[in-house]
Amino acid sequence: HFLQNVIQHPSFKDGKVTVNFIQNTPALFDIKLSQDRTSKVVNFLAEVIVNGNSDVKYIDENKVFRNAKVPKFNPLEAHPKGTKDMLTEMGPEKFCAWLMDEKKIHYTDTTMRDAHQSLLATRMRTYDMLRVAESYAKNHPNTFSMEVWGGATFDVSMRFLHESPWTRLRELRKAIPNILFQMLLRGSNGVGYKAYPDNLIEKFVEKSWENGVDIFRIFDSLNWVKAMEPSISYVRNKTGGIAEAALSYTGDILDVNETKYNLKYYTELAKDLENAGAHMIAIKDMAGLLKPYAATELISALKDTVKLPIHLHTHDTSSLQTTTYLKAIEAGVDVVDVALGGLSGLTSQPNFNSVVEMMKGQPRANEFDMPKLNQFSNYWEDTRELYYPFESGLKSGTAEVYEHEIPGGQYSNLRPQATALGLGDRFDEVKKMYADVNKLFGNLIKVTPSSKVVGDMAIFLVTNELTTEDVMTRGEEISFPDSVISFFMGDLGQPVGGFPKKLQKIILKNKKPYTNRPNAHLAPTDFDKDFKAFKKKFQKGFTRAIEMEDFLSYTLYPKVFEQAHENYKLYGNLALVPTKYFFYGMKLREETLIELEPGKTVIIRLLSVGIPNELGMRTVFFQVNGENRFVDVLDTS
Ligand code: 3PY
Ligand code: ZN
Repeated sequence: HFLQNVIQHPSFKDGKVTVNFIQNTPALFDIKLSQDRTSKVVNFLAEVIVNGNSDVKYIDENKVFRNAKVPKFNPLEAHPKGTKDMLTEMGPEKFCAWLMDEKKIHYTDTTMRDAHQSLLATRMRTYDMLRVAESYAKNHPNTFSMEVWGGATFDVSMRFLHESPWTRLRELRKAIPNILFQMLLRGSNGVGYKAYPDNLIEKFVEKSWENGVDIFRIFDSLNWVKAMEPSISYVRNKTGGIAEAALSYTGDILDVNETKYNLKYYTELAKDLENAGAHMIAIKDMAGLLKPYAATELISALKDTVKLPIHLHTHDTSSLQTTTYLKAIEAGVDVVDVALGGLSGLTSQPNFNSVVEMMKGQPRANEFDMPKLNQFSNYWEDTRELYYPFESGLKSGTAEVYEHEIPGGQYSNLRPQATALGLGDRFDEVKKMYADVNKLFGNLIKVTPSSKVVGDMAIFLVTNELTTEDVMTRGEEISFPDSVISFFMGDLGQPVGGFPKKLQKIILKNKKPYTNRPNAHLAPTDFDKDFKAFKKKFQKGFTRAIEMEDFLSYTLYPKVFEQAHENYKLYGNLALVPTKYFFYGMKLREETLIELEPGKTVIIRLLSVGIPNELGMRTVFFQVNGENRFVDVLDTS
């Protein structure tokens, strides 16, 4: 093992060994740790080979995966200067003033967050991101920002991918030190689905910044400014980053019958957010409802109202949204959100590559090396194949989105949620019911977590063969989903125009709702006491010191964290396993190379899988770095 450590060390491989190599490289003697790590990863592979990955609900045995090629870059060259360097030099105010003066249109690449959240149920693994991260940073340093964190990625990475979201952020930051990183923060709901104590959100913002986030896109699922104010101030006071406050776009400002979410509503909201201290304003068009001519109106009006850069986010569910971008760019929007071709379109963002082409030669063009940008699109197109079980199934753009208004990020989750409840063939009814529930609830802003409440209610009604009329006429007999009751209590805040009073009574029965900030009801997190208790409970399973970041993950998602931690104790860091083997296990005679840590690589080859013995155990034989090994696994099928 010692010799293997020597042979596999990067300095040895690169021929850069000096006489003191052995004395100066204590890791070479770290035999027990690497043996332990190797055993854990082999145990995981054996488990998936025998029982499959429980997150993968069906396997296409004939599927052939392509090798996704990483576009060329020079690993020895320094990273070119980018927007992150500019923010460090200028600070947020000057940086935003620079952005407003820029004639060029700028691009945020959402590939590593919203794109896969909206197309692949958030399942993109750190492994596939890291493969291209450095190459992207070196090839396209003129990207304005990369959305890489927050939203649903925080819990999904722990829950289904057995990863630490913090490690993802740190590793990406190391590979991409030059381009601004962006996260999506659900205001007082953090990266969760409910309200959290203010001091917890404050600590979360601070730690997110320390680990690499620069732009905090802050929204509230009901557009309630009161709920966004604290997060805006935490970003301003606790970080050197940018507080980008979002107005979540709903309805249609061009509809003459629209009395609630009209142009005046949005401009007043933007002004309130500017007054609350926002450095930038985002239009968060989470369902892709902002039509091209409406974009002209909205962007022009916002430009006249606030003195801040405007950042436009949309989802291309209708297939119209590139046109919306064209109109927005003409009207003076500063930055638009796009996703690399292979992960763009439909419920994801418009196609980065095509939008850059659209602008070529135009006064606001921002030049990119197109053949190179297209190589990144191809990388994601090939990589995406590995995630086929998580595809949402939407094959073409749909104008139905203007009726149901389901956010892109929810769409790819709602169908599997419906299917799991036996409503696979009734998804049309679920979408229709989603619209009906929205009307019943008084026409809400629908974005996480308010969108989840509407989705839960829609599924509940369809499952129980109920209509929205039934709710109004015989609601007293119905026990509503917990999320719906909690919403009408005020746990997610106050909707525009308040709750429909009669319905609220029906749903809450005898409970009394409240109207102040839900966070005001929560006891602050006791960082000293609770962190100590956390350390005591979990330190044993860690091979490193426990950090505040681990505690934050636990406090936001206790059960999910505990499960992920158990998994970590059993199998180690699974983010290192190539995606194909992580989801599908290995086929006979297949070989994989896993880098357990820099310079420590194991080569694992599957030799055979035995038949179950009388206890149902199967023996899986591997060759690991040339040595035979076997693992016994209980076949649970
Ligand atoms: C999230 O909160 O995860 C979203 O993407 C909302 O659009
Ligand atoms: Zn989005």
